[in-house]
Amino acid sequence: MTKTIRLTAAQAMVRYVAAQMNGNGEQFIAGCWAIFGHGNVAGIGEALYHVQDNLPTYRGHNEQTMAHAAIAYAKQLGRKRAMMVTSSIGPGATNMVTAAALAHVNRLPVLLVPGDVFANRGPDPVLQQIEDFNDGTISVNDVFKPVSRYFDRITRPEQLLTALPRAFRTMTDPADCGPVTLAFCQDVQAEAYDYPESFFAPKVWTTRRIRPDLEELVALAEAIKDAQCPVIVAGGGVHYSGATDALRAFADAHNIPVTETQAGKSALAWDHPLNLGPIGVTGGTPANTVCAKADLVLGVGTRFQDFTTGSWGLFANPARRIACLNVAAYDAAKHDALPLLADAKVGLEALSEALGEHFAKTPVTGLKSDWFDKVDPLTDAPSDTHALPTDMQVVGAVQRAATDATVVMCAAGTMPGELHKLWKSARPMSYHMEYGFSCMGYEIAGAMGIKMAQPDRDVICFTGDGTYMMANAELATAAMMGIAFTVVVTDNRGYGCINRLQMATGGAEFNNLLDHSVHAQPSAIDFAAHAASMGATSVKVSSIAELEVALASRSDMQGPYVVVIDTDPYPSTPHGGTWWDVGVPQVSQRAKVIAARADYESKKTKQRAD
Ligand SMILES: Cc1ncc(C[n+]2csc(CCOP(=O)(O)OP(=O)(O)O)c2C)c(N)n1
Ligand SMILES: [Mg+2]
Repeated sequence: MTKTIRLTAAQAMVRYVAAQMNGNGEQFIAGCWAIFGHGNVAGIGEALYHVQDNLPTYRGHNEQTMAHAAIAYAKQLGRKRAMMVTSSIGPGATNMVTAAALAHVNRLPVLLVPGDVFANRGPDPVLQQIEDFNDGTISVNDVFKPVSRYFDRITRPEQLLTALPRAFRTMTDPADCGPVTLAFCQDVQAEAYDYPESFFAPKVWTTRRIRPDLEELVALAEAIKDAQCPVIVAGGGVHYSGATDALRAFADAHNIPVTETQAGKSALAWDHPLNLGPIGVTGGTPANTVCAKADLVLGVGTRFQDFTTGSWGLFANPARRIACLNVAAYDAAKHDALPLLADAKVGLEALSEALGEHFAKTPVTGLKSDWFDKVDPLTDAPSDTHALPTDMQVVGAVQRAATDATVVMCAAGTMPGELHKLWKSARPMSYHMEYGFSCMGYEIAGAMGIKMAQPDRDVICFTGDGTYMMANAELATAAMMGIAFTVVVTDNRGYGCINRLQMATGGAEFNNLLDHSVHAQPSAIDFAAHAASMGATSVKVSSIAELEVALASRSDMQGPYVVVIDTDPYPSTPHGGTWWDVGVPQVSQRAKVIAARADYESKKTKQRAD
């Protein structure tokens, strides 16, 4: 007879979660972020209390940012480990929806467990229950469905026997990887059931490496051999597959240059001769010049999002082919690509073997030195110390302070573009950019998650003033937990990058910078004082030289260290970059909009459907 153990559904869930291992023998779910409410405190809360040795619980200040920390943790560890996040029902749950979407876009694992309404409907409507007049099965958690890779609602304790294995299958599957939401009815959390003991036996989820189909492999190898000017677009999948060495070997063996997306950056060292650097809208001239004339564009582990493809205007060679080596069939087939459905590492290795001695004759000389001649001076410390520093100069100061242990991270605002163009990544995973959802508010919590993932790394987070204002509360969590990372706040008094985009699309400066927004008195936020009030060490610096001094003491810090600097909202790196499709009004009373529209229409003709 099957041996059983009587547990509540919540106890069973945490016991199962703690027993799931990755291929390296580590617990896949490293811990659980939790904010309790009536929807989870009695059930999941009680269960978590008993497993703290195996599955520690961390208390954050906002469900969204707790989930950001969890997601950054998983991203930094190349999806090999993840975290669980639990919330109450209603607002606690919906606070996690943005984070779920972020994980969904970026294909990152996270186990979201929002509480849900009573399955038995006894107390209906429970506090925070929305009531659908026409559908008795709806709760707010249905909004997780489009942003979860796997969604389930646990309405009976024994459903966990199927739901949990599916959840872990999803999070550990390289192709399907993404957020899992298990909406957990609050009465069910507390109900007992006789679970088979075998259900809780440690289970190992190894990372499946999908090997290429022979026919696809031969077709792609032929296409590469035929190409006069092939180029590789390295995306985040290169990191998640652990394919950085394979990529370097492939590029070297066949003399094919590599460009890097935001998620792919740091796949190759910045100074590797075949690394042409950043591609696309936030890219540099070396990559974009070669991409414009490439006759074969081989994406490796990339989603080909618009910032990479210049809204499909970048790959301009009329005879060019798109090819895509990707573990997800969805991506491999994008834009009529020649597909190679495979894991990046084994795919590149197999492709290399199929190419044999093939050595492309790619003319890539001088492009990189020209580029650095242009952009390096932008990052130098300014000689005019009275002018407001630029964001480029801030990047330069942080770069000069960076060590081999540094991981720079960011998600939204001016800095992702500046960092993509200017930051020099020497080693894989030293550049952590959330640019799939580019979610303001990922930064501070994400930096905390990265540091939890890799306590030995020197984590430096870039955030604008706008992003800081949107989500900063986890600074207090990091202070309380003694998690040390550096936050560089560039205060340009508003949404600088969107203000520039507004101007570039012919718009009047309006509602972006604080001065251009409705106000009774000028806004004057003391970011350093704010950060200090939450337990961070903080300092306001007034020059690049002072910033360098402040950065030099970051290794002494026991918790978050916030360095604030005012920057000029207008300048950004003028070089590199390619067109980005942002709809400009077709009619307007503003002459500048009409001119921008004319420019837009001419650029739009370069956008390719093929
Ligand atoms: C949650 C969210 N809301 C809105 C946006 C659109 N957005 C992108 S950047 C930005 C402004 C960022 O301002 P700040 O952090 O101060 O950076 P800056 O560009 O000024 O350097 C906005 C509103 C976004 N990416 N995420
Ligand atoms: Mg700003």
